[in-house]
Amino acid sequence: MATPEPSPAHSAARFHIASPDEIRAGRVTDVYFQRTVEILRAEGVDRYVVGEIITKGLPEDWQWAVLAGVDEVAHLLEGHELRVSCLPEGTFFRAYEPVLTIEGRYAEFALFETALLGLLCQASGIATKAARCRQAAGWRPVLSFGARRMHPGITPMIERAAYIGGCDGVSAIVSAELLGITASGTMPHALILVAGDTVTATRAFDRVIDPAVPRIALIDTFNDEKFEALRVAEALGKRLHGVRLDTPSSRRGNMLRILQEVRWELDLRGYEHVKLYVSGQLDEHKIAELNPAADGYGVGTAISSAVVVDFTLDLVEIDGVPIAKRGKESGAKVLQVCRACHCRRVVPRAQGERRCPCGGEYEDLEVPLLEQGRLVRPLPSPQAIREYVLQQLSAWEENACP
Ligand code: PCP
Repeated sequence: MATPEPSPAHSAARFHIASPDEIRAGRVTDVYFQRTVEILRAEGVDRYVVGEIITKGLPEDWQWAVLAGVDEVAHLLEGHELRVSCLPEGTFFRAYEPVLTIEGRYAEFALFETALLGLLCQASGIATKAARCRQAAGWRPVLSFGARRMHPGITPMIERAAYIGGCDGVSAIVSAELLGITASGTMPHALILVAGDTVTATRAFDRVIDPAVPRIALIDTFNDEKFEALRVAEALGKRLHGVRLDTPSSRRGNMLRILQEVRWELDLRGYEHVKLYVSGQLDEHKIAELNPAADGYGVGTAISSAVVVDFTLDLVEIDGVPIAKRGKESGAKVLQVCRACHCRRVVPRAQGERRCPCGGEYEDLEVPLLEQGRLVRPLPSPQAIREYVLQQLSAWEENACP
């Protein structure tokens, strides 16, 4: 089998990512949108439309999802003669609940549909998976360790979505800077391999690294985790915050039993303070299994390569007349929630009646984002969005609406 011939046109290697300017210029568009604009311009057809973004079904067994990517959408559409309103970033939503409405001349945003959906589909999938891991882990910290599984060009987006979804920290330096937090991490197998021994590596870590960084030793490189845990505990004593088990799948028989055994041996010798962290092939289901003995988690692939939320953007009004394709309800709509009983409903935007059967008042969940292409108000911080997600996570549990 002949390998590909070198081509002079490819003398310079490059990263295969679109630049922010290319994205904002509408270059990241499916060509049929460009042709549509060409045709409408040539035919002199210029309609004022209302477009709506929903998903017709959530992935896996998800009952809810977390809206993420809103601030990037604002950045994409800023400066265009458009009115955009959407659910605040971090809002929980369900299938058929409108998450964003865009109004204006169709040609003004036609070239941005591809990028607009891409921004919301991927970030919302990641934020939701992070929230599900967060929910499964209860009080135990969940760190985003998945940057290495995806293209580095989008690492900041991935880890921002993981953080607002509920992760307690992120591992990539560039993402932590974007979020205004300190990057999280323990030590890689490479440090122990190069140092030649787990205790040698852990002692070096303790001598060199900022004392503010928790001393968490990786204990699955050379020998059985139980004995390595005792060796590093004896070596660092009270300065050892915890141990990380990233046990290779070939040795990962019953991970819960391994954790319980390590816990027993540590406690037997007075090392109750040493926390047990786990990483490697984790998701919300594995986390629930390990909670009886684990004190925290590093989740990579499951969050960073989370399934996307399959959003669609459909026109629902043209020149003020409700109209939509088959399989789609026409007219501008709004998602409302009753502040008293938390019941939610989707109603025509023009509907005035706001009384809830419980006696409460329905409120619109969507808020204006852009007016004539300008941000209506400053956007919330990632920390504020994360707090909003955590509040909904507990509230949703208690008051899930029928
Ligand atoms: C990986 C690394 C990531 C973990 C596992 C993510 O371990 O520590 O944090 O795993 P996941 O994608 O399955 O959730 P290694 O590949 O052993 O890397 P290192 O030695 O650098 O820790």
